[in-house]
Amino acid sequence: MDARLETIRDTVLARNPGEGEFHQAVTEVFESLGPVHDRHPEFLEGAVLERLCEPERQIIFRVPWVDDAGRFQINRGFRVEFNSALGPFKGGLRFHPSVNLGIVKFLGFEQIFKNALTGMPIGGGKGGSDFDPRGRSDGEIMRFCQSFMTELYRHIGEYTDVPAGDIGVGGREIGYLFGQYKRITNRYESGVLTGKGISWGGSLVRPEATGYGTVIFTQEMLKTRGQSFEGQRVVVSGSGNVAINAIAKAQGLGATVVACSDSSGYIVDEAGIDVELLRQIKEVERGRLKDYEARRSNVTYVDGGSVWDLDATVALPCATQNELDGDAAARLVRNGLLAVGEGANMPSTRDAVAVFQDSGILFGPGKAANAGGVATSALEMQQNASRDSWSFAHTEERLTEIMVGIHDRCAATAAEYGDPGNYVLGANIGGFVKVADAMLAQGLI
Ligand code: NDP
Ligand code: 2IT
Repeated sequence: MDARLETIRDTVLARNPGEGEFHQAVTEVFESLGPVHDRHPEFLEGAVLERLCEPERQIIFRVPWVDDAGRFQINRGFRVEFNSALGPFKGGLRFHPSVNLGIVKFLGFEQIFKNALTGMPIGGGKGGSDFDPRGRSDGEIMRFCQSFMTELYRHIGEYTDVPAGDIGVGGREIGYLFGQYKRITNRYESGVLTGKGISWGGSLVRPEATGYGTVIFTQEMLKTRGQSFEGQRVVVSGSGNVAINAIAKAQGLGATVVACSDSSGYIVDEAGIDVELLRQIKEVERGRLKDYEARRSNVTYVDGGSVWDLDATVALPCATQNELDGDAAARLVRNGLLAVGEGANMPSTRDAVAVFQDSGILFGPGKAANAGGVATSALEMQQNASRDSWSFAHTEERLTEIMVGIHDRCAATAAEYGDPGNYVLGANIGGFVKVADAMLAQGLI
């Protein structure tokens, strides 16, 4: 790392003790930014990095609710409003027992650059709770969401901060959150949340957008080597919103997706995953992946273990951070891997990224490859602002244009900075310069 940036990075780490994932995300971005500061000394003089690493506002709050047994439950809620240089804070809410401030900050920090790369007018933020939705009834989910919004509502708004979904937060939760916001504020403010239902202000393609976008980005990377998804053997991790739609899109482009996972285990279906069955089990029944085995022949369910023990030519990690480590990366590379498209945020450890890059694997980092979700959220905001709703085909076309544009900008930026094919460098520099220019133009704030 550039020595000037290392000093700043060390201060950031010392000021934010115990936030391992945030340290990891900051370090990874700083490692790309040395050459930018040679060209732009004004970024150092303007303390852009110091400002970028300090969120504009961090909100931590109590979320009290009553479970079905009548017991009082207390969770912790977070919203980190990281950077609004390019637009209102924008980013998802994650409900998962692992959520803490460091995780919300890593996600919010990544979101700043991701959102800049989309070319849309959105700043970066993230939030969530350590609430565990697993095994909770609809009523419990609703009461939790209502309590969460009873505090959050005062901090958000269509011109201020626009949350959406992430792990554990999908259409059902956005519905309960929106209903409570509307009730408290007495405003039908469609643009305050994205990922809404189609009949009440949502956008077609938003549910599919992250997974589809990840595959479109990966397809663009493959094209640079004269390849495509046709005939690829794909392994996907996760079986939630991003994973399911990545599987659907990859198979639509002629690949065979042979496996996917949840936090309990993984399935191997050499004939190619039956996406409709997977949707039925995960989205309709809210069941476990194990249920898939009993309902389709020639399927193996592996209890525990890692889906990254399987061979693939294309790997699409779509579950969670640091799920794919250096050893798994090295094994995949030895066994014929061509490309990795990160549907999740920071799923590859730093060791894994180093292995992929050192061996010349096409590697699309999450902040570029999974930007289709938030980009389509911005399209939803656009439709809400104009009180319009677009067709599936038109919206999908916009998503495709945006993903191809992000790919091309990352590739062009990497080449401009002397390391063609390095999408990590391209994404970090491309996102950073846009935000840094806007921050300097807006003065010391
Ligand atoms: P979902 O809640 O729909 O699905 C998450 C999936 O990942 C589930 O299969 C879940 O398994 C698995 N998973 C979650 N946490 C863990 C864990 N700690 N260990 C192992 N498996 C885990 O979430 P999404 O699909 O929306 O999100 C997946 C990833 O994509 C996240 O990294 C998210 O930040 C990222 N992302 C999401 C976007 C979106 O639009 N939704 C946009 C951009 C990125 P189980 O059910 O067993 O917990
Ligand atoms: O990580 C992400 O980009 C998301 N969870 C989507 C955020 C959004 O505002 O749509």
